[in-house]
Amino acid sequence: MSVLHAFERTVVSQIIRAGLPAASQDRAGLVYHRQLLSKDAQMALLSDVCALVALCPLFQPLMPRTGKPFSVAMTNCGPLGWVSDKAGYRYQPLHPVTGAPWAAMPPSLLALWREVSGYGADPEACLINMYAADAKMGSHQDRDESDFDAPVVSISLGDAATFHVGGLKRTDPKVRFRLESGDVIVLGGASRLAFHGIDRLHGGTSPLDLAGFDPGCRRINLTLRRVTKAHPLTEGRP
Ligand code: MD6
Ligand code: FE
Repeated sequence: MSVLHAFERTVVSQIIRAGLPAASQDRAGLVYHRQLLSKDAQMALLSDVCALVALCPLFQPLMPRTGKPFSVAMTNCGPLGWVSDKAGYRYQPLHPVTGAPWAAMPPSLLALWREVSGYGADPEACLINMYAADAKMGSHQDRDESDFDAPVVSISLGDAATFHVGGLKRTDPKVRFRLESGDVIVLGGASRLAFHGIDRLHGGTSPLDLAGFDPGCRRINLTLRRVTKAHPLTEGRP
């Protein structure tokens, strides 16, 4: 049996399991925690994100080499932030426009990571992607980290979006599902390096008012990442 076949089965079975109120985490693959965040928790997280953006403004990343702008605007929080420009993709400790360190990761995000990541050290970066109505995210792997043992934890706020996830090759078959505001995905284990992306947004479906964040903003995605290898003796948690 191919790796892809096993991977797809994992994804589909996890999606089915996620129909349960509190999906349990399973490091073997992708775990879809449907509606993990209540409306109150979503609003609290949105206000944390608004405060962060006031300190660390959104910037327009550019594709490596071509310099073509992404359709999403970005910022980060935590000790490291993911940036992309003509020189390439990388993590760095300073905002590419202001030159200031990224703002600290809010306690709400650290708590969420500790609850769902199944990983013994805290995340070092939270990439914040801001989608306008027509924005999308092409199929990609998250592979700029040195530690693939840690999952990537993804939180959606705002309009629903069609998410796709495939296998380890760009051309592998994909499954698609709808990410709603308050949904959390953990991409770990066999699916850590799976290709994934956002096909489109479903306008007018947001339970939250994102206008305070940015007038054109329709969806926010936060991805928590461990970037460097953890040192369990100093960073491990009981
Ligand atoms: C998004 N998500 O939902 C894009 N990456 O807007 C991602 O790129 C992503 O959902 C790694 C793990 C989970 C994700
Ligand atoms: Fe990603």
